Amino acid sequence: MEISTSTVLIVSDIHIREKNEEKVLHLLAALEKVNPSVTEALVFLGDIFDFCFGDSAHFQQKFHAIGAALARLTRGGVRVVFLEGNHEFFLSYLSWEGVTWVSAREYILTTRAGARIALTHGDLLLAPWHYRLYMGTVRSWLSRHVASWLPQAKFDRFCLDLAAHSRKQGMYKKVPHRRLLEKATQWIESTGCNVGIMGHYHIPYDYQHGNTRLFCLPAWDTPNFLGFDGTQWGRIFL
Ligand SMILES: [Mn+2]
Repeated sequence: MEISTSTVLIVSDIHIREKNEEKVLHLLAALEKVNPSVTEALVFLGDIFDFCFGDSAHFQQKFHAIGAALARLTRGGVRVVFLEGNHEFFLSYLSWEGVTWVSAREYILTTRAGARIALTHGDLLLAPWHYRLYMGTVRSWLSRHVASWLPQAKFDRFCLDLAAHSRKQGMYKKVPHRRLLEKATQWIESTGCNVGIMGHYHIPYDYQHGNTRLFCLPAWDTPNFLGFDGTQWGRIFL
């Protein structure tokens, strides 16, 4: 599987912290290889940024190069879909040309050939009620206005530190695999799709259960995409 021959490309959990870090260069190089006459859809599955608050000139400028690279693709007819992860807020305010922003918990992608693919970031599959309440509050209209009053560079630094801290606490390390795979399978079945794809847990699952197949994307310790060529799925390592 290669970038240039994939009809669907999916990428997740890059966790970009700085605008010119190596992972950004890898991403921009990968976007260069996408051929709009071959690739129908490119999906960002969330937590592409380690922190981003879209309704702010600071973040709009910081990540401008990625939006500009995507404009070449959307102008060429590629459907670019961006699902928000739990590190990302109000991304539609980035106003990247032609991008479909999804803040709902799931999105069903239908290819021209009729394949239906269920997509979710994944953090809500195992979420307790207080996590849902917290995320709902953070995303509320009020916090958008409060956040836009803060000095943005300091706000950015604070939230990046918070993200690094929660990683150190091992929030991705204690995953109850069996329960997660069960929940994910139920989720795929509830969508009526045969294939479901998620990120968030940073674990490269490829799990078949009955008629459903679940993929999970690893984080970008090794830069990677998941590709579909119309027949088969495969991992692409850059
Ligand atoms: Mn996540």
